Amino acid sequence: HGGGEVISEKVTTEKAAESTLHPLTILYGSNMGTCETLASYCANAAVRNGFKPSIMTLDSAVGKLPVDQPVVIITASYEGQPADNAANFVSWVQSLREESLSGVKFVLYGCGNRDWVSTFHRIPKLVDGALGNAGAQRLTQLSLADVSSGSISSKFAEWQDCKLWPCLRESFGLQSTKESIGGNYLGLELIAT
Ligand code: FMN
Repeated sequence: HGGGEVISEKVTTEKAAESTLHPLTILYGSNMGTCETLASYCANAAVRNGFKPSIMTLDSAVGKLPVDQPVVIITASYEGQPADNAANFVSWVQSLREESLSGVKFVLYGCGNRDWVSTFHRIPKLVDGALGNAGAQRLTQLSLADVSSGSISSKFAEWQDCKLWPCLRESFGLQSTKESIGGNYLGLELIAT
C-alpha cells in the first residue's frame, strides 16, 4: 500500500545521492575507544563533504589498502606498541618493499599522551614513515594530538574542518563551500564581511 511507496521513493533518492559520493576508507587502531570514536566522527562528517565512508580496523586492511580511494588512518600507541587491532598492520607495513604501495593516498592522525615521554606517538610516526617508504602518498602531513591536554574531540573537529576535508575535497576537485565542511563557518563569514 501507500506507505511502501513512500519508503521506496526515499530509498531511491538516497541511492541516487550516494552514487555521486566518492568512496573513502577510514581505518583505526584503538584499545580504549578514542581512535575508534574519532573514526566514527570522521565517517559521520564524510557524507556532507562528498564522501561515502567504509570504516574498519587497521588489521582488517592488511594486504588490501585501496588505491582507488583515499585512506584516513587514526591510531594510538601503547608503551610504544600498536593497539591490539593494529598489530598485524604495523608488522605488515614495516615488511613492505619500496613502491609496493604506490597509488595509495593517505592521511594519518595520531593520538598519544606525552606522559609516555620516550614513546610519545611512536606508532603513528612509524606507520607514517613505513607507508611513505613503501611509496604511498601523503595527502597532508602527519597530524599528532596529545590527549593529556584539552579536549581531543574538539582538536579532532578542528583538524577535520581545517585540514582533512579541505585537503580531500581539493584532491577531488570538489567545490569547497564553507557551509558544507563544518556548518559553523557561515557565522564567521558573516562577521568577516
Ligand atoms: N601514548 C603515546 O604516545 N605513547 C605511548 O607509548 C603510550 N602508551 C600508553 C600506554 C598505556 C597503558 C595507556 C593507557 C596509554 C598510552 N598512551 C601512549 C596514550 C594512548 O595512546 C592514548 O590515550 C590514545 O588516545 C589511546 O587511544 P585509544 O583509546 O583509541 O586506544
